[in-house]
Amino acid sequence: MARYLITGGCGFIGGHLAHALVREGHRVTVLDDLSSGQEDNLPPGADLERGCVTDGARLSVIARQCDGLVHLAAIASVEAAAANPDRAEAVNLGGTRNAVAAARTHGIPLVYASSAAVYGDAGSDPVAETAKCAPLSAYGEHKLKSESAVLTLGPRATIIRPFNVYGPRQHPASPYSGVIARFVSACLAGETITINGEGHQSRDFIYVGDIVRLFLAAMSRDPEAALTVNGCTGQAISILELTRAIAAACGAGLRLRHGPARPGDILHSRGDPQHALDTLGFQAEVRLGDGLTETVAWLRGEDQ
Ligand code: UD2
Repeated sequence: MARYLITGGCGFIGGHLAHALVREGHRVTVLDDLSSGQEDNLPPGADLERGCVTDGARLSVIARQCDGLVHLAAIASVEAAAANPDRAEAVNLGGTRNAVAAARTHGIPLVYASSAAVYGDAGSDPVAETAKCAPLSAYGEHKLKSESAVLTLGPRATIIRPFNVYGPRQHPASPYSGVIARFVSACLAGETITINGEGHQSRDFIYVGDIVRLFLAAMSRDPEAALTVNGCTGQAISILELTRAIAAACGAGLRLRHGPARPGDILHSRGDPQHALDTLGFQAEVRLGDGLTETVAWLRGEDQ
């Protein structure tokens, strides 16, 4: 049994990870300011320290009792970061520097949740970790600079670049919520959804249960060298096709309109999953249709 610190552990991915670690018999401490996460995402037995990762001294004190650190806390949306750039830089870059300092001080491994946003339009499809990064957004730039900070830890550093994560407990209410949560919720409520632009842009959607398995694999690896891996399925679907899959999963029609394209929106985003398979033996398993069924059930309140 180990004790792990998860920053952002009350968030969508962090909460699922905390549940998985507790199920495996580990102890979990969460640092979260509840700015976007919810305390009820935590499993019974997890300890919550309410605070922000911008408080480096506090983070370090908490990390002192831990065997590993998973740094997920962020303003985790391209659009939310653009709307509040100073705060986003303080949290997304400053918070990561604090997590790196804490990991270094206490000699513990760090798994960092970066983002596929670091690639921007990298020019390759699918995009591998060796691609030249050219972020299109401040969010992606902060994540890329954060990766450089994490890599200074050497072998104890693992960087995961999640693509578009979806699944139960991803809340649809915020304008910055992930597209699947928003569209499923609208479909169930009979509301009209807005596709940004033509809808030909495509994404590699990975189910939250799969991304959690990737984090667990990263946390238990032997630290021989720093590692950077995509968190992806290797399959992409256009936003227009996604609306059809969602309508099928909901068993209802989806009313849609087209709005203006979103500034800074990546056109095609599909990850190459090979490196995660070679280094961590990780492969995504949940097919989009099955993941959507789970998501619909949760948003219907069938699976609280
Ligand atoms: C996702 C992640 C982000 C980062 C990035 C990596 C979310 C919420 N954000 O950003 O954290 O990891 O991937 O590349 O998962 N769309 C619509 N209508 C809507 C909402 C979205 O058409 O009402 C489109 C949007 O313009 C985009 C796609 O759906 O083309 C996905 O949007 P998103 O906000 O779910 O995620 P993304 O790819 O911007």
